[in-house]
Amino acid sequence: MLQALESRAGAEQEIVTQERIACLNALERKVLWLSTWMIHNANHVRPNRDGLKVGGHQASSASVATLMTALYFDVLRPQDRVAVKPHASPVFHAIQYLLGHQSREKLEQFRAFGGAQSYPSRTKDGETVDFSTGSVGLGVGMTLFASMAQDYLRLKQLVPTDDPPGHMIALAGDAELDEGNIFEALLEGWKHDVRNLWWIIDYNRQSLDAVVSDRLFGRIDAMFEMMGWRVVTLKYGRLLEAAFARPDGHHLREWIDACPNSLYSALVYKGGEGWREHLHRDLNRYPGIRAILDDHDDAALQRLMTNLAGHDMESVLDAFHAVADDRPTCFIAYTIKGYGLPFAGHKDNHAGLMNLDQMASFRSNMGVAEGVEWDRFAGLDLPAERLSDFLASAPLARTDRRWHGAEPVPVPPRLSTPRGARLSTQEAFGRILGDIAARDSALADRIVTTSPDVTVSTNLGPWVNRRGIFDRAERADIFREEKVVSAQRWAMSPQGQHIELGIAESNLFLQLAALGLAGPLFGTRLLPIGTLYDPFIKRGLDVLNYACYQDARFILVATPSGITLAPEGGAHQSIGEPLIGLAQPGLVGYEPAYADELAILLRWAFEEIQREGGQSVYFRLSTRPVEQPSREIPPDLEDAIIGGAYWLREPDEQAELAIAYCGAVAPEALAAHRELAEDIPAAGLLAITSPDRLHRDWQAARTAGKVSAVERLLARLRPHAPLVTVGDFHPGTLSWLGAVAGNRIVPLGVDRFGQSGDIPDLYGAYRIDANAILDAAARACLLTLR
Ligand SMILES: Cc1ncc(C[n+]2csc(CCOP(=O)(O)OP(=O)(O)O)c2C)c(N)n1
Ligand SMILES: [Mg+2]
Repeated sequence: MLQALESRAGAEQEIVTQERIACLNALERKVLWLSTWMIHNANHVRPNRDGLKVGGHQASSASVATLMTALYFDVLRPQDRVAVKPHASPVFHAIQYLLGHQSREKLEQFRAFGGAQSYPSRTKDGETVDFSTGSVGLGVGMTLFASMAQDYLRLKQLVPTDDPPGHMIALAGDAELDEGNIFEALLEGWKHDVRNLWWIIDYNRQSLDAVVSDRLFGRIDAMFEMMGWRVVTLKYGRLLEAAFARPDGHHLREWIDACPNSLYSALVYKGGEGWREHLHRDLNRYPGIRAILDDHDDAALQRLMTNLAGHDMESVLDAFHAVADDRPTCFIAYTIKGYGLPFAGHKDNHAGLMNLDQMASFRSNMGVAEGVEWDRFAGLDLPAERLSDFLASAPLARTDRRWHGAEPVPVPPRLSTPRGARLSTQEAFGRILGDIAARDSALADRIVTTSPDVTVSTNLGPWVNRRGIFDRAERADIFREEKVVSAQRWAMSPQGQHIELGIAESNLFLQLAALGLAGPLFGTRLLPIGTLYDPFIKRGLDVLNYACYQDARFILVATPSGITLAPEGGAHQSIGEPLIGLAQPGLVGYEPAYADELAILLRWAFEEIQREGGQSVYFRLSTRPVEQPSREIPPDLEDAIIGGAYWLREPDEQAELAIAYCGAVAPEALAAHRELAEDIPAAGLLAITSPDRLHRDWQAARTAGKVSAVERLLARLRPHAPLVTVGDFHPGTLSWLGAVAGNRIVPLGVDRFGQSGDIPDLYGAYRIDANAILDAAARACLLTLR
């Protein structure tokens, strides 16, 4: 009796499984059709006004249709988060459309203004996108750091832990693994014992230009295994496995295993006839192979020989569902670029688009009549209601809310200003943070710091000493236990609030991106602060841009900077970074000179990174101790410091000259101004805390027909009065000020590589000292007199 019941249950289960697979197979066809049609529509149907190719990666999309259908309609749970390879955007949008989360209009406008984006974008496509992608490799790395962010929140019980953690999933193109950032991330992940991570590699063995080297992938699985990952290879589908099981079938397996990537791809493109010719030539001596060839006409032979596991729904589902633990897992899914399309396997297919004839025959294969191209189920061999019910039952269909709302973290009205006659902005930063760390507050609990091996040298020490280093496990501070004296405590635990990274700026920015999206991704805000040396922003610049592009919010503290790091010399000198601050959307750059300015700006930054429509904040700080002004800061001065500039010495009405300085050169500007006062008593001294903020507000005011802060400030001067600008950065950072009100600009700054020295020598040699400012002022006055 029991046996009978069990076998009936087994049979019912089998029917359910078959039904599920039938629905998924049908939907996979629809995903392929919709993604292909979306691109075709954009290129051939929609009017084209500028003659530019619209493009859109039909081959790359076809390659992942099976994998993504399986994931989105069956495997993914609401807490899972996915980075989709950039050029699978059409597949992604098609899937969201089928789930009811994307509109037909957006698909019709794919790659057009306001339409579905060419690469999945959090900020433009909205809630459906977990991680933006576009610059290859970065979405993949992002998932690893998102997993670390998830651990950080869960281990501290900052998010509910009743549900199992989400899988952080990257659907990666195989050529993405050429990007160095992937390996930097892998090493860091290993150190931090990263969990719940799936990287699914669409192993179509093609990149943009051509077919990729055979030698590479022999190493890839070993490398993942070395980092503690499970590697699941999905190589052959069920048809091929059945053929291998036939008499002599193992020869067929060996033949494919040994087939070079280029030949395999070329034969995929050529089709049944091509396969037959080669198999006949190489394996005809085996009767079993002859039988296989006889049993398959050209179309069937093509179907058989291209039956890779990444296109075999059952194999794909089995592989995904078999993973039951949190060990990071790499799925190497063999696929064919352009699978099911006429240019499948062709080495030039990356940017290939089907022509009108090819589309006509593809359309007839897909059974989609004219006029019903956007229909969700047209041409499928299952009833629409069945498919519709199936889709509605997918876990991701139940809600269109993918992002969490997260309560803001209250910021106190003031941060304490470090006192001292002489302070550097870097020291002030360390002390402000140390002071926050010492008190109990919501702000202190939500700050998380991270640094690529420059924690101590960027002055995060006081913070780390109080708040500890984060690790999944408790790890003792051995030096401390052994009573070896050190100023730094280095114990680690899940309570720690500093994430120590190895030296890889790319990882720093990915970690900041992930922590800076903790609110929408996991439901609790974090206030991330990353520190690094200013010149090495450039090392991670594309990643910084990536973080800003998806509106991650964080504070970046870059120190030391410029030639002011003096003895450290030219290799560590930054020049153009303030221009990065100026040009980078989503990031506002500040370079304060004094501790009291920094205390105001840091407080403001904690609010700014939480503000709807706000942005991340970059502080360029210095190690140079500078004499501090003794002053109280009234509210209007506070606003001006945040607004980017204020008169440190007010000019007289209609003044003939002013000096505008920014950052660590404040003492030189003050000295020059003092001396100048003997000749031009009315001259002003403009303290600029943010060239970036000034410039942005000026631009915004112009379009809004308003008067900007910088216009109001410069209006104090006589029209065309000369303005000597100075900072330890490229002179172009401030020379645009001349366009605001027509002042004649004499821009001082650094535009050559630096070298070791002390500040007097270097400032003199690079012409940003008081003498240089006075010379510039004299020259400027002469010029205007003429
Ligand atoms: C950093 C970066 N460099 C170059 C490109 C241009 N690019 C787009 S796709 C691609 C090749 C991708 O190949 P693969 O990852 O194997 O994807 P698939 O074969 O699935 O299309 C390149 C070089 C890019 N998007 N990002
Ligand atoms: Mg590829």
